[in-house]
Formats: sequence, structure tokens, C-alpha cells
Amino acid sequence: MTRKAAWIVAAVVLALPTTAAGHDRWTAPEGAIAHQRLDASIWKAQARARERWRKMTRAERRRTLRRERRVTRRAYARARAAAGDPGDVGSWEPPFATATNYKGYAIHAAMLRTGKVLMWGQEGNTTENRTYAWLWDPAKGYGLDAVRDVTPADGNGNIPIFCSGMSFLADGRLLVVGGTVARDGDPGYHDWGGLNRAVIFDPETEKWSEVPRPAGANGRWYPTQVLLADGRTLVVSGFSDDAPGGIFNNGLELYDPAANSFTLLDDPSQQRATELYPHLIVMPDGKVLLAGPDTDDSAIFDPGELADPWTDLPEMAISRFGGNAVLLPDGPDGSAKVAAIGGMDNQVPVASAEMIDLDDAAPSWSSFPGLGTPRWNANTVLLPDGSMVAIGGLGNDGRVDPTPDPERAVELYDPVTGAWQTGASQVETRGYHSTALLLPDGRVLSTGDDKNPFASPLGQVPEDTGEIYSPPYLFEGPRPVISSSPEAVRWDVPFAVGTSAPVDDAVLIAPSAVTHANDMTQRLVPLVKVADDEGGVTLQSPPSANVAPPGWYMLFVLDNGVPSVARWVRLDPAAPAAPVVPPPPVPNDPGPDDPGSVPDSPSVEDSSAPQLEVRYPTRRWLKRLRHRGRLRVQVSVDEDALVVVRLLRKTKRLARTRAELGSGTHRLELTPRRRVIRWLRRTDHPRLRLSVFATDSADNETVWTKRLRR
Ligand SMILES: [Cu+2]
Repeated sequence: MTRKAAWIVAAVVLALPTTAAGHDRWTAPEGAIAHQRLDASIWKAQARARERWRKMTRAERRRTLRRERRVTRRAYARARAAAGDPGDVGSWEPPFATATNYKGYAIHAAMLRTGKVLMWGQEGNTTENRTYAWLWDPAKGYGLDAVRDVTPADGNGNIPIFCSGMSFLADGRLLVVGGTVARDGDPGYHDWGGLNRAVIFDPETEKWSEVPRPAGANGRWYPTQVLLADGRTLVVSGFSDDAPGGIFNNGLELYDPAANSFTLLDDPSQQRATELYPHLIVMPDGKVLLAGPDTDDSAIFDPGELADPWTDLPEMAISRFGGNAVLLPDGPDGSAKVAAIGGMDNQVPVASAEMIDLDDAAPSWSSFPGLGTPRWNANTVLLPDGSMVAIGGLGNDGRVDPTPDPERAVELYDPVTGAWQTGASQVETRGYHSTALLLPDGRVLSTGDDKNPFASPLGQVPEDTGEIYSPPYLFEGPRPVISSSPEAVRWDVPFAVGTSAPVDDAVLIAPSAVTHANDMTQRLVPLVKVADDEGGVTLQSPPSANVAPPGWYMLFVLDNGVPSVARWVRLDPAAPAAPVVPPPPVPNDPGPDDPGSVPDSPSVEDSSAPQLEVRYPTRRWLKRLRHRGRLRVQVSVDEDALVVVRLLRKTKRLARTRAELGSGTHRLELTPRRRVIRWLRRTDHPRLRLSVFATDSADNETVWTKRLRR
């Protein structure tokens, strides 16, 4: 950056006191100073703990670890005993080590399409400016045996990529731009400076490669990246490498994977001064929404108008540094709704949230249901059933606080009720520099936090740990299984997926690449079900790369809200034109290929009524109706029959569904009207009855009826 540009930036920083100007500066300069003091106190305590650890004999280290693990086990047992029904609050597994001996903590975490999780942070057992990176392979279990060192290095040594930007390329490789070239207090620096390098991690080879930086490029510390619909990556914000540190790099960059090169967008009309780690999300029209964290970080970037790409939107209500921005799941045509959740405003952690809907005629930020507890540096993870979970964060201003805190309990957002509900508690604090992401098996990994070792119950373990959360849907009955799926599909085409049982929903979820409460990649796209096939479903891929940018996604199918384990599917313009799709079966139609068969005709001798079997969620029927607004009923008949299912209150019919069914097992769905659902939500003990009539073609009828109990 030129000296003039730096001067302009400095002027902007002075003019706008809410613009961050340092690693731990969020708001006013006084606050920045206070925070640096706090940060220094943590580092000093960490340095003392490291020194103690270094001086210990092997036996002493073993004893300390044993003691810490014992206390952790007890804390875990206590948390588990205190938690409610896992079907309501979910459930945590005990912490497991991912890095030890102060090697590092997961400031960054990325879910790779190989099923492994790539993590990295600042190397902790040295005073040098170094990164430690590692791969956790969940298939190998938990703990250090399942972890492999993949620290990036070249001929000149370690590449300090911590505090960089991170996002996936269309082929599944992870692009990492920037990092830390100088820390606050390093020679010549009184604030942080960004690394002027970029690297790519290939999940296939599990190796890093370096991308050349163009002439005139500068460093980036705390930048954000976003993959565009055309496969290029936009890079925004961060501190440059210029001494003495703390100088914003306000130019943008575009990375083009075909040329493996960056283009600088440095023109004043293209530049934008944002808070560090701004939130950037591709919208259904292909433009990029800037959604915080500062109030004036509210704008649209148009990649089709690079000469003058920015259009301001109305400001957010409050500043949300360390808050989350989540693209709220909407229909298969994409979502233009983004929620900004929690964060820190004027040094005060907040529970509130706000949202914007770009489909509105005049979009502006309005209120969104707030969390139950203030959180900054939490992570909010999208779940396959369209709900989300807020994990960790801090409710205080970041001081070392060893006492258990309410932020250790997750909060679950239900889009049907539009409310957050407190869930189960984890054992460790996951605050500043913590990460969380969805695993392909539907569980959620929570890891990191730079207050280690103080985050653990005894505060003495030189380890980073992970904890895994199982959301309530994993306790609600059998999971559907995906038996087959294409590896790659184009946009807007039908594709067949083999499943173990009929399924009602399917979603694609883009894997997370997350750091500093900023998930730069997660996105949930519901899919249209085109047809139920024999042994599976036909789904329609997302309509465009704006709705679902190119790359690898986790495909989940859901049965009554219970997700399968995901299969990896790539959205790729070069995918085979039309994946094999079986024709939708027509019940009772012998088809043109079967001229020998004759249609069943009603038999005059038929005097036996259909055999009827009915199953429904006996324990959860009311919850299903209240939350999902519908109830699935499984009906088995031994001959062709007209089946009518009714939900009754005394003699009043609340819902009905009818279908002509062939011999076999079928699923039917009851969807009462909205006012019935509202009534159910406010009635503790609704007295309802479920009745099923099956009538065959000779008018023989079987009736099944059951009083529903809570
Ligand atoms: Cu940081």
C-alpha cells in the first residue's frame, strides 16, 4: 500500500471510532488499550504455564495430564447428568486431545471433502512467529493417534498462516490468503501486520502449494474470502504488512483458479474500509452481501460491476464484532435472508440478533430472535434439518475466567417456532479463537479457544481439545441411509439418489471453513424432490451457481427431520450432462413393456377386508405437530385399498389425508391447518385420536383407531 493510501486509512480510522484498528481493538481507542492489556495478561499467564510445563519432568507431566483428565471426566459426567433429554437438548461427547504440548489450538478449521478436518493456529510452544497445522481423521477415532501434522513450510521454513482468510475452491482445495507477518511488539511493529502470501491445501495429496502474489500486492491479517458463482474468489480487508502494523489493506483481490493468479482491485472506487474479518455471503442474484460486523459494513458488492462495485445498504442496529452472519435456509431457489447473531457492541457482548432480507423492496436490518445469553466469538452452525446451533463464545469481555459459564450451553434455533432453546453444555470454554463446524455424519465439532490451558476444567492441560455435539435429531429414531449418489451434477438437473427408505427432504450443505466467528463457506440449500423412486428419490439440483456456488457439498436426506449421514456431491459445470434417472414408477401400471399382464379386476368373491398396520411416532407425535406442523403415519396394507387417515378431536376432524395404496408399506402425512397447530402449541394435553380406514375394491373395510397420549 502506498504511503498516501495508508494516510487515508489512518484518517478514516480516526474519523470513525467504531472502525477496528488492532488485533484486539474493536471500538474506541481507550477500549483498544484496555483490551491489549487484557490480551497481554492472558499471554503472560500462558507464558508462565508453558514455562512450568517445560520445566516438568516426564513423570510430572504424566501426573498433571492424568489429574487434568480425571477432573475433565468428572466435569463431563456432571454436565451430562445435568442435561435434559438428548431428544430435546442434544448431547456432548467428552473432550479429546487434538494438539498437545502447547503446539497450537484450532483458530482455523475446515471440513474437507475427504472427511478429514484441517485445523491450524499459532504455534504455542515457541516465541517465534510460526503456524502449527494438523489434520484430524474422524475415521481413525479421537485423540492424537487420529491427528497428523501438516504444518505448511517451504525452503525458508514455516509459513505463518494463522489469522488468514480461508475458503474452498470449486475443486475442493482450500485457498488461504494472508496470515501473520508481524505481531504486536515484534521489532518495528506496535500492532499486527498481515502476511503477503497465499497457499492452497489439496485434500487429495494433503500438501500445501504456494500461489504467487502479484506485483503491488500487500499482506492480509484478518481478511475474509468468498467463492463467487463463477469460481473466482473475492478477498476483502485485513491489515497490510506495512510497519508499524495496524494499517488496513482496503483494496480487494480476485483469485482466478484457471490462471492461478490474483488480480488487485485497488482503485479508490473499488476499495472499501471494513471492520476486520467482514462477513461476505453470495446472494441468489450472484452479488455479495457484506453483513457486518460493524454497523456500516452493510453493502452489496457486484462482481459484474467491477468499475464501481459497492452499493451501501442501511446500517445495522449495532456493531457485532465477533458475531456470526448466517445465510438463513430458505426455499430451493436460494435465500436472500441473512441473520447477524450476537457479537460485541461497544465492549459489551450481546445476545440480540438482527436480519436483512434482500428480497424486500427496500432491504434494511430488522430484528431477529435473540439468543438467551450474550455471546461473542461464538459459532453458529447450520444443521441439515434447517435449524441451527450457536456454540460457545464469551459473555464477558474476554478476561481469563475459569468459572463455568452459560456460554458452554449451546442454543438451538428452530425456524418453525422462530425461537432459540438452550441445549446441552460442553465441558470447556470455546471463546476467542474457537471454531465449530458440521461433520458429514450430522454431528458438530467444537474446538479451539486461545485461553488454553485455562479453558479446561483444571486449567493445566497443554492441549487443544475437540468436543462433539449430537443435535436432538440424532435421538429421534432410525436414520435414513443414502445407498447411492452421483459424484458430480450440474445445476438445474434431476439426479437419482438411492435411499434405504422413503425420504421427505434433501439438502446440500457447503462444508465450513471457519475462523474468528466467521464461517466463510457454510450454506444450506434445500433440494426439490422430483419423484419418489423404487429404492430412492429423484432430486433436482440447485437452479444456479448463485444459489449454490461450484464445489463439494454434503448431501443429506431426511426422514421426518432425521438426517442421513451425508454423501459428498460436487456441483460442477463439467459434470455428465444427465445422470441416470429412473422413470418415476406409476402404481398399478403394468407399463408398455409388460403386455402379458392384465390389470387386477375386482373379484366378486372378495369378502376379506384389508389387513392394516399403522405406525406413528408414539412418543413424539405432539412435538412433531407443534414444530414441523405435520405428522407422518406409516400404513401397511396387504391388498390395494383406499386409505383415509384422520386426526380427530372428539368428533371434530383436525386433519385428513387419503390415498389409493397398493399392497405394501406407505407413508402418509397429516398437515393440520395453521390455526390447529397454533392451538396445539398452547395446549398442554390435547385429547386427540388417530383413525385409519382401509377399504378395498369390494368395499370391505378395516378400521384402526388409537387415542394419542403424551
Ligand atoms: Cu485472532
